[in-house]
Amino acid sequence: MATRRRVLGAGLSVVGAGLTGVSLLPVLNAREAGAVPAPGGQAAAAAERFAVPMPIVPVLKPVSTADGTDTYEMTMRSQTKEILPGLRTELRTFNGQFPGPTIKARRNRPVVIRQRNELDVGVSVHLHGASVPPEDDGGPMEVIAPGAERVYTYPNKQPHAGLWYHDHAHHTESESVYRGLHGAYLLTDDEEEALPLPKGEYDVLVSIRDAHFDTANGTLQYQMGDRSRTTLLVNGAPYPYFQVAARSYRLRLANHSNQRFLELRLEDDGEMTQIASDGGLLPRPHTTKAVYLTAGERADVVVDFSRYPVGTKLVLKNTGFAAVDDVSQVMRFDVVRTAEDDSSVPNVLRKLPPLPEPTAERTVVLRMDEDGRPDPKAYIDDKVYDHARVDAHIRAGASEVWTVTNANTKVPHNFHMHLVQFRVLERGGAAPGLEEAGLKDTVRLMPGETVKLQATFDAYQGEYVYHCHMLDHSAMGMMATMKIG
Ligand SMILES: [Cu+2]
Repeated sequence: MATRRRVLGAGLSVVGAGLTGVSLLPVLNAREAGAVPAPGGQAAAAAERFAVPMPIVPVLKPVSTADGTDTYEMTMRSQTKEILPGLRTELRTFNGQFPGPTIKARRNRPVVIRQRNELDVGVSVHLHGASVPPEDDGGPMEVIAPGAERVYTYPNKQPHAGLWYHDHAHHTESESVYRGLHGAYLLTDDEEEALPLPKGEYDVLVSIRDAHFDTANGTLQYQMGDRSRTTLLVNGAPYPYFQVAARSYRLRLANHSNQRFLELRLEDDGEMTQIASDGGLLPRPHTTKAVYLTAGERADVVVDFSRYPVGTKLVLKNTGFAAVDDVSQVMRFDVVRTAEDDSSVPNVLRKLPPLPEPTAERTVVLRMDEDGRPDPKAYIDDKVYDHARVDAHIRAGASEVWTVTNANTKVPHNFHMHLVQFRVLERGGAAPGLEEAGLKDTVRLMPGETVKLQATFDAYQGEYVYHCHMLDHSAMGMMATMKIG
């Protein structure tokens, strides 16, 4: 584990390095400009640590539940909010909320969302991790123009999963997601609900992402490959505290950053029980001191705060980015009261269907210019994304093994496929850890790393994309099209 951590840390320290030539100067300037001192006497970027409560992201109410369908209406619009104390930040939002409202869905109960675009940029709303027909997938070219609207229908035929929705309009998704167009979509089913896991107020979304503020006026700074996104936001608030009872919580950790890789640990190195990954519950719980989340990945953990006396304050740390001080802490759990707890984590969480016999094999190579040139491009199989080209023809019903390699020596990537939840067969030639033993839609690929995965294409036919989910990279071209059927 120590070896793996070192490798991860080493790779992460170069995220964005040499890509645009962005220096660390903005951070230094921010510190000089009268930042609030952080614990340990060092200057923080702008936001005081643990000064604001963690917001609980509201769940959106449907406008109709008739005919077995939940119908929602959302408006994408510009909204200013106070994120840093005393400053207003302009955001691109769903319904004026940041992050976007949470949608709660049930398996086999369709959700219909009318999305109206009142922003001045085109938006395509993609439901990340979902099995949906191609016309409802929110692909990069399926853009809702400013002033227009579009209805998305989500059949929800797949098993439970912690999904999320975000903009996917090609070339602008990176900036628009960064400026706020992301929200959670939690799909449940009878199998998940039957388990005695923490529920209700003890089942909490923790949406983590980074940001780069102009600390003079609160403006969100956006630049591709920016290494100065050094303010961490949780559910939209900088370095918040969360008052918890001394009992078990299910924390739905989601990395909604554009690029940042996170390695999350409790301050006391206490154990967390990971119970779910991108595509829902793991087959069995995974006890761990660290949770790795690349941009777009999710992991649910159960943390039992009853092992801490009331009055304990426990920081959630990020050890995934070269311990730069601004991003080494995420939030703080304050244990403030006792509470009943009849929840538990069963030894078996779900039974995954056996993997079918593979019908085809394929290789995918991710690479980007990492030599410091001014306008770097990013490639899949040496090609920049072209929406008019089909890169992979897949037979309907096929179950394919994809061997995906990061051919870069410095830059990490990850790999996300639309439409499917896949299984990780191998990482670096070895069986994956328990944390990757469930269903996944996004996997980490450190420099030089190879991951073998298996995906089955039996749900819908048509064109979908696969890409690096470091959104700056997909915007630079690291995306390709698969056609099923
Ligand atoms: Cu990448």
